[in-house]
Amino acid sequence: MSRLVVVSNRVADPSKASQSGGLAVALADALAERGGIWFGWDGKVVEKGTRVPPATHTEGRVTTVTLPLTRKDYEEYYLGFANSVLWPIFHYRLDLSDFRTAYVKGYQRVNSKFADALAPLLKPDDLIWIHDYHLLPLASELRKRGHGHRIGFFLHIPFPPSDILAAAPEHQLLVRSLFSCDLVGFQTNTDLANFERYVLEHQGEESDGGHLKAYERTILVGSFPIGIDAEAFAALAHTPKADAQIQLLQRRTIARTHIIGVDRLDYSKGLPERLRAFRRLLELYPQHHKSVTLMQIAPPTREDVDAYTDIREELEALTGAINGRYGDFDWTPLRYIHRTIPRPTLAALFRGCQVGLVTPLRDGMNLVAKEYVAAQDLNDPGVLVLSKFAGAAEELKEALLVNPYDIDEVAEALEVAITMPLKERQERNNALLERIRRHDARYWQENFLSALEQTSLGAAA
Ligand code: ADQ
Repeated sequence: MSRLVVVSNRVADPSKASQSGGLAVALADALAERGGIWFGWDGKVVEKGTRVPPATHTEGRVTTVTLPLTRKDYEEYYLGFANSVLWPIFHYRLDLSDFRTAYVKGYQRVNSKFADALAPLLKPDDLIWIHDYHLLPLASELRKRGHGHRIGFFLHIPFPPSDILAAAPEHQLLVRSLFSCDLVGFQTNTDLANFERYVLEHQGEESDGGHLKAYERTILVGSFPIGIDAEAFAALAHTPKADAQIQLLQRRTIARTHIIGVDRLDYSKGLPERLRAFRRLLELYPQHHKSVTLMQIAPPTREDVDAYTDIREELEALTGAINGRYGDFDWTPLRYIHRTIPRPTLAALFRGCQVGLVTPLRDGMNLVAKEYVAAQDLNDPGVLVLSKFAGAAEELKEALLVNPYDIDEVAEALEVAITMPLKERQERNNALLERIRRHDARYWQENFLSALEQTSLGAAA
């Protein structure tokens, strides 16, 4: 079995992977089995001219190799091209893209630095697995340095329709770089179809049974929906401590039905629209006053990007307005928690809440939707209300699927969820759970790596 080299923007500490959730666990498992390296940024920013060699840390058969970014790299690559250009555009938000020429240079520079630092660590038979939009050019940088390894790339976020991508600076270069890989994986069939369509429109070559030929290379492409470690998450939700936390949640309020939303505070997650839909529920169904609450947990993220400050202010204003209009001395309809919550508490809250409200405007997959289902009590499960624009909607058909932009539709779905009979809740939850268990994080990682191993070395030359 070949050694595995995982490259991602940030590196999770494999010994703490279980605290970071599905992706970190899946990759830590794959690395532990095969032995290998996890390479990426350590999250630190250093001033210009500071030369810090990559830090290595080995535990068992896994070595993490991390390096800091200079302030200029952090601003131009991370905050700039990755999060102010690619993130909005790949989430179909051209209006939020903030392009500056320096960003492209910074992005290329950091990818080239990553390739320089990674190159001496590679052994001839290594499998290389690159993750996400920060590192689209990395495979081509490695090829430029003469590396003939099998290289796989997985995109965690959506791949936008051709016309939207065409508005991104250097879009041809980005897609061309992906053709330096042997396998390119997406979250959903929609993303895969968008990619194929872009390539066919811009290169005009044929695709055939999972292979795409363009830029004088043939690569394997596929959809590999990411999963969670469903058993572990369910176990986390069913401990004596979780029981106690759920009882506390129920004792502290007169409400009987709890709706929960958990997201990084990101404009792609549809948070203002979600709060408006909750307000609409209270407007349309006064019988739920004092009996329903929404708990929205949204920890801060990327606060150095302007678009994230705007959304925070909007949410705070909406929360105040809703609680001011509907709240009473004995009932706070909306609780907004702006911080990270320990995973065991999150699992308990999912189990203790009767509705999981997951309504991103666009999302690569959305692991929260899967975690909510995994945490439910089989005897008395809650209901998942899920945006049809989350990648997870392609698999989770038994959720109540909604258009997150349509406030009335989401309010109606909440009403259906709140009043759904036990039998229907169980039927839906069983079907969802069965699929989430089968297509878990291990299944995702093994499928991707076995597809990568089947690509023939040198075939994509
Ligand atoms: P994210 O955009 O971060 O991931 P998501 O898939 O929902 O979105 O994963 C978030 C993770 O963070 C979940 O495991 C969740 O439990 C956890 N989390 C969220 N809020 C938290 C809080 N307050 N406290 C503690 N934990 C919290 C990107 C893409 C997604 C894709 C994933 C994986 O944007 O579409 O599903 O990568 O590929």
